[in-house]
Amino acid sequence: MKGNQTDKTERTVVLVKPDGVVRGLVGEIISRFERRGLKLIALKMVWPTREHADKHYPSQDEWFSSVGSRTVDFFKEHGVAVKEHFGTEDPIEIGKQVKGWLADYLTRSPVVAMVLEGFHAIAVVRKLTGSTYPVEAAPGTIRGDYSVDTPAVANAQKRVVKNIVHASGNAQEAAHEIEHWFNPEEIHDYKRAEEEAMF
Ligand code: IDP
Ligand code: MG
Repeated sequence: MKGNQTDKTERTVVLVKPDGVVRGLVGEIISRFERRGLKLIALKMVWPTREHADKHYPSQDEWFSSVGSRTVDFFKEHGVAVKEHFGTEDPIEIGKQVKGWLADYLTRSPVVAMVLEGFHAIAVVRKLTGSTYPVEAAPGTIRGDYSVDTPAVANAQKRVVKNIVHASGNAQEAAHEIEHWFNPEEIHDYKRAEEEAMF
């Protein structure tokens, strides 16, 4: 019994990060995706090695810069001197520091990795996940319902913003992350009972 795939069907990766796992939010998070109609097609718990955690995120300047620029903008908006926290105002250098913290963080406890499939799944999952900084995330999103963490505190403590879940940011990240976390035989194709009723 195989699923009903179209050219709008996408696959995307979600990780329940260490804070989500140790807070007992795994079931709650999966159920939010399931009830929206996204199909869980792969699932496992992994305690990542440092190398595995490091290779999850891109190493291109473009990614460092997008992470660092958001941080700089947030600090400017809140009137905090970014240089005091990072020793630099260069978004790429800031992005690199954050990436180092991410590798520390993702190796601290197990994470739960999953692949979700559905129409426009990458964007839909990002919406359910919410903005990167929980303090700015809309109520009703995972990050907006379960946290108020903020870079203003995280950066002073030289740690990541704890935002409960990771979700692939675009098709390129999704393709890399699916391959990074799962072997092909760990990804399953089946039909959900309500597919005919919903679509
Ligand atoms: P995303 O998780 O919403 O896609 P990215 O820009 O890909 O956000 O950043 C990856 C992760 O890096 C975030 O989820 C967050 O945990 C962490 N992070 C981003 N910016 C900062 C920061 O300024 N300080 C600390 N951690 C940060
Ligand atoms: Mg991202």
